[in-house]
Amino acid sequence: MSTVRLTMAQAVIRFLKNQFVARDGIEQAFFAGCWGIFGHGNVAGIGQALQENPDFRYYQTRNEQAMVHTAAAFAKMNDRLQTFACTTSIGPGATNMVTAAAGATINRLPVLLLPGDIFARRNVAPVLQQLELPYSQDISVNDCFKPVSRYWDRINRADQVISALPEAMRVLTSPTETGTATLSLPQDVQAEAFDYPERLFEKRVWSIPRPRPDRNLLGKAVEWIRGSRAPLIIAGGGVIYSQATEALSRLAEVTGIPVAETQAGKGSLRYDASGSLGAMGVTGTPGANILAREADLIIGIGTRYSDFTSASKTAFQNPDARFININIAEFDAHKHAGLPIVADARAALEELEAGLEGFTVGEEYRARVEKFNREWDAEVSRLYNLEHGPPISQGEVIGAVNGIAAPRDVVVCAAGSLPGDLHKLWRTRDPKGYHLEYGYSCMGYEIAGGLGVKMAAPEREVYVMVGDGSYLMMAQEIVTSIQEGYKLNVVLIDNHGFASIGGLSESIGSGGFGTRYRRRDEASGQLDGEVLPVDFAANARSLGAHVIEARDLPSLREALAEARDQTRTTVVVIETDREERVPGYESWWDVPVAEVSEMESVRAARRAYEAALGKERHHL
Ligand SMILES: Cc1ncc(C[n+]2csc(CCOP(=O)(O)OP(=O)(O)O)c2C)c(N)n1
Ligand SMILES: [Mg+2]
Repeated sequence: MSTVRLTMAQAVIRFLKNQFVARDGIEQAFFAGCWGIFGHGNVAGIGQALQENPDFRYYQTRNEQAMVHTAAAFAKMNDRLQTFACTTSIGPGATNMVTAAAGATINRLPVLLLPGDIFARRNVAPVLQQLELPYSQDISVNDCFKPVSRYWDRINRADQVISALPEAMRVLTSPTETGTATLSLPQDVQAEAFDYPERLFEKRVWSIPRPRPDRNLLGKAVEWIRGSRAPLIIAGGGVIYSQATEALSRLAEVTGIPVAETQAGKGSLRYDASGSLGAMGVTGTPGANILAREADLIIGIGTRYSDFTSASKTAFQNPDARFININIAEFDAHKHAGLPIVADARAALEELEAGLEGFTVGEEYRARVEKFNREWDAEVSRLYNLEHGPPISQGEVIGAVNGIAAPRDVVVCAAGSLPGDLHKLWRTRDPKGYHLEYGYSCMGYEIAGGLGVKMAAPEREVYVMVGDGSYLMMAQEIVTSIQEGYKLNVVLIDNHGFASIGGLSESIGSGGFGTRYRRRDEASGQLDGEVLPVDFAANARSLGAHVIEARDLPSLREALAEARDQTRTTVVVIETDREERVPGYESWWDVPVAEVSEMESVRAARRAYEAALGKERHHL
């Protein structure tokens, strides 16, 4: 076998360059390059290898956590068919990635992490940034990646990558296994040479399958659907990743089975499709939640059934309710004791459509769904046009952004009160038009993630909606967006702190404790002094963004139009009234309240909590 002498790091990059995926006959490179920050743990290894391979582009980030968000967002926008590798030094550079690694794994998005690691050779230990443990030399901070990775390995000899790299690829490209893959690369081994077999670097195409459902189980599903009076589809992220949205729209239209959407599944149906009930669960619409409560059959497609979807297991109250779960992952297909249709969503929907020929829900049910859809649209219009303040309401800001966004533009968000409000209010007109990271709901994802979305779809305008709290946690990727020439429209909502958790705190009797951005007051000793004087406009400007400050709805609309016409990242700052909230509709979320307290407000909240707990169900 012919060989080529390379350093381990050079072998890794050469291998990654030659990995492709194919689905439905369309082939593409799996990696779009490598993000990173160099330190002593990777500069002479992966850093040198990247320099030698300019066709595998190196991207510089400001923060290692951010680059993993960017990579995950890029993968999400690409329906998991393309992603980035991420390289770091050892120690803090590596562990900075742990948070976003968990986010990618939870959201089932492929990202390859290449953290540097301590010397395999050991003789110079402890090296700078090494974690020393008295009971083992076989542990480094990179072991923190084990629970948040779907594949984890440490390369202690240069030849180990020959078996590790294909395993990492298997996991990354598997629709059921995918998430973070971590290859810890000891700093000394990265630079060591080995005679690698040439075959390792030949072009390799990983086929993304569309497994078809088991015939017997599908037959049973058809039977269950034909026998149901009030079926409901819950569309999750799997519908979108499988590119099954057209198949779903067709099935919904022909059969009249209504569709409610999770955060990851929003956009499965256009907001104005007659069978669309909009958002499902805690942050859902009245139509979705009332019909879920009554449904005798729930057809979950590509959903993990998070507590936000199941309303902490209170959403489905019909004692006869059964579940059919169409999911590529057996793990999810078995949830709620459902009939497990382990299959690709699009393949299963096509077969279901054929099996359901002639079936339609009753006229009355169909009319009810359409009525819910119309009524909800009127409610959205009301919240878009409240004429509150100034400061205006967050619902009005969402309305203004939705109004300026073209159908194929993308809204990006992750944490705070915005995800719930967007889930309810955003009028989605394209399957990729709504990008929420709500598996991990990680503050700081927004701008970094928006960058990944823009890199995946430069032809679309990207609207990053971010709260002041999230912005202060991680805004620095504005710099990267300018460095790389990817323009973002950032809408920064300043409500002086954590409106979401503030509201939650009030609901559990704690009155918003610790959630406002205020100075410490000398007299009270509490954080209830003056509002903190953060100048967000100056902050964003200092990072290189074009900045516009809006005061009210007309100036916000003007600012958004100006932002759209800019060529560099533009930040629109708008103050909102934190207390003018979009209400909840027909749902509940389990956040346990203190069982004993000296505060009457907490005791009252606990009584209400205990009453609500009774609605939680086991689906067995
Ligand atoms: C990294 C991280 N830390 C803490 C939380 C808990 N958390 C959820 S929302 C939120 C407040 C977000 O504040 P802001 O971005 O201003 O949005 P707002 O709540 O005001 O809408 C916090 C602290 C989180 N989701 N992520
Ligand atoms: Mg806020």
